[in-house]
Amino acid sequence: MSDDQTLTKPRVKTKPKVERPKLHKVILLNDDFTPREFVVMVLKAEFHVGEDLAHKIMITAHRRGVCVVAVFPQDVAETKATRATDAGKAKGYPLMFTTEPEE
Ligand code: TYC
Repeated sequence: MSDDQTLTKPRVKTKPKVERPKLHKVILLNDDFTPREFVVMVLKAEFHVGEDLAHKIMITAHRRGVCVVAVFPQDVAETKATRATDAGKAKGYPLMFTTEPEE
């Protein structure tokens, strides 16, 4: 290779095209019927939070209408939201968890 070619060779840096997948929030919705203790129990069982944090999440949803429980990759968030919602359904409660992508 001549010096000439060496000097004029374009140096193209390729930008990686992969983007980190967005995390999804699991959101707990308030309702008027599900007992508080049941909400706390489901939060502990499905999201592996302790009693104090579970109570804090429950009371925040109770007072404000909604509370973000945690963030996960989309498939994990959707599975957990479904399982937690189904736990309420199995007892005849309208307990509801939804998911949405993080900003
Ligand atoms: N509001 C319910 C009650 O007073 C308790 C509750 C809290 C239900 C949070 C759902 O996401 C919830 N029994």
